Amino acid sequence: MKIRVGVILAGTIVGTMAMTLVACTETANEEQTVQEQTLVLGEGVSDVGLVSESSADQYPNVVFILLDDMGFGDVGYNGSEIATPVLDQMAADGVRLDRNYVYPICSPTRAALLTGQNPLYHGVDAPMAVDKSLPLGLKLMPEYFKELGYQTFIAGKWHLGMANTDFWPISRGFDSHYGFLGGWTDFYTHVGAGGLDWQRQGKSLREEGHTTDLLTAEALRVIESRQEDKPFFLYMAYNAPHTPLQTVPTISGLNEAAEAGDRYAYAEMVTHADAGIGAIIEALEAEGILEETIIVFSSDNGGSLVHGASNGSLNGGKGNTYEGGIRVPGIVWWPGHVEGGRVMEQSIIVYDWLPTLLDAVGGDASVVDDAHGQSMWAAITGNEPSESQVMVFGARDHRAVIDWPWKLVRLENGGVREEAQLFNIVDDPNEQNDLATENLEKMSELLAVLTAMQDVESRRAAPTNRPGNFYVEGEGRDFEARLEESREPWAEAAIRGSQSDVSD
Ligand SMILES: [Ca+2]
Repeated sequence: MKIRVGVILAGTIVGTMAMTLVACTETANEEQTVQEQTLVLGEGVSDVGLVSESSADQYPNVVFILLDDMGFGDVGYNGSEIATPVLDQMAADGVRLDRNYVYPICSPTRAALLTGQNPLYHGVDAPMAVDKSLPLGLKLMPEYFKELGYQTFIAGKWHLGMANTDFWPISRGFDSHYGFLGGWTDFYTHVGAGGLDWQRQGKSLREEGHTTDLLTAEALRVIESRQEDKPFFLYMAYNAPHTPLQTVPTISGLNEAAEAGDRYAYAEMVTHADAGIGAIIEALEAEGILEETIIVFSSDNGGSLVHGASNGSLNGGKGNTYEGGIRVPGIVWWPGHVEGGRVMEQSIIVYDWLPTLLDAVGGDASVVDDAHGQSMWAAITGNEPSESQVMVFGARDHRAVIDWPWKLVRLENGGVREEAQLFNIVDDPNEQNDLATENLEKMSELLAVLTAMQDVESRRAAPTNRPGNFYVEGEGRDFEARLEESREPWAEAAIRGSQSDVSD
């Protein structure tokens, strides 16, 4: 079987330009070969600034691509040794979000994305417990899109509640869900937290294949089988390059500069996902709707330094509120509509996306319930700056407040609260100079922001339920390890017990 990986990109490029993209060829006997393809960029795409006739009478499609645990230093355009040719080209031709802020861990970021609200107000401050969810009364992003007539699809990871069917994406505004409900899964067995966690429309599936490939195939399926007289919203929630670090089906041959071991395994997972994104773009082009589709790319939290990721020169990583935990790669790409080749240096935070995307498609950003975010579309399109707002971050007992350019960081270690630190993250983006004692006024002002936030009961998972616990630390890791299945599939267990008293 041959998997063709390609991409046709446009943006600031007018006319025709050739780009060489390396594509992987998978053979039936798993022989690994690499083949180079020359693709054409910009062909058939109108000049920047022109709005095509067809998009004028229908809202544009939205594809939101979220990678899992990808660090600031894990994309080529940020200087990584990891090969990300598709993302690099998107960054070159789209708007690169240099200050793209998220929460330090999976569930809070996903909650913020879908609600437009700070997840700490809902007790979503860590990986979501299986028997908890987002409060059921909250209106989520797909519901807003449905009100505008959109079809709504999710492929991939949910991580916002699994033990009750009311928590599931198909109960919360998505027309379809293919993927898994928990925080991680084995890329081949699709077993997570001891049970099969792989479903279509809430029914468990036993399927061969690597999760990234299956999710890419689902994206192509919904794009090709969509109802053409309606726009669609696709939330593409890849779980790569989250643990477990497992060998991808076909080695790209592009990551020989990566250090052997964890970093190499991780790099291949990133490059594999990058190729999947290329396939999605190619499918949009083949359907003739590339110009009618806004594509956003982001990671959900900073890279985990003990699992092969890199946050470049940024301090910290996944799980804490230093910049390495919350500042991640991001791109907005809308060929023919948004002038590309730019870097947006203004900050955007993940709960801005709901109002931003409603604004972007021509809807009303102000309809978001109790929004903490704001539309950043004017800043993204380069028309005008948006006013910076105070942002509060957190995961478990770590907190941060950003009031541009100041940032307060307060961590806890072993239940002991450390002295808060203060950084000027414009002058000192790597947080090397603690200015707490030099600016007591700003310190007390930002500490007061934290104090003003009411304590909310956490919906976090017990420590034994955190992702990565099965992962063997130290030398001699087996990247081919497969997770054993020791309990019944999660979906059927939830269906059977969905009338039980499970807290939302
Ligand atoms: Ca994550």
